[in-house]
Amino acid sequence: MKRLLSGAAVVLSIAAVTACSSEPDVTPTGETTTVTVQVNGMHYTPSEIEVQVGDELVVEFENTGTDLHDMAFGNGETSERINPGQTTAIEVGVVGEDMEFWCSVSNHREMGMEGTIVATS
Ligand SMILES: [Cu+2]
Repeated sequence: MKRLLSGAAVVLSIAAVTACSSEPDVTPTGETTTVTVQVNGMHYTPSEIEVQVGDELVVEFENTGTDLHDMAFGNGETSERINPGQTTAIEVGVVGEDMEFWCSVSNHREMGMEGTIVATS
């Protein structure tokens, strides 16, 4: 039974790698960086997040603003849209290069709701 399970896991991870073939090659460090991002008016704070290359990034998004907001990431990950006072966690994935993030609600991005994940080595 154990063998069957690990075989299935290998097939799944091959499928995941194939689906993400456009992503840069990066060796995961096995570490997770967790960052809290809040909202101040129509801006994220912080708007710049530094992550070690190869770290898995988890963002705890606290909507401390006065509108509905979300977070969308350059690799296609998005959070749910949350109301003021709510918090959600987003598993962004392993960071291999700099990545933008922004709010996809209405014209919030144009109003300043965007930021950058900086991959450091
Ligand atoms: Cu927004």
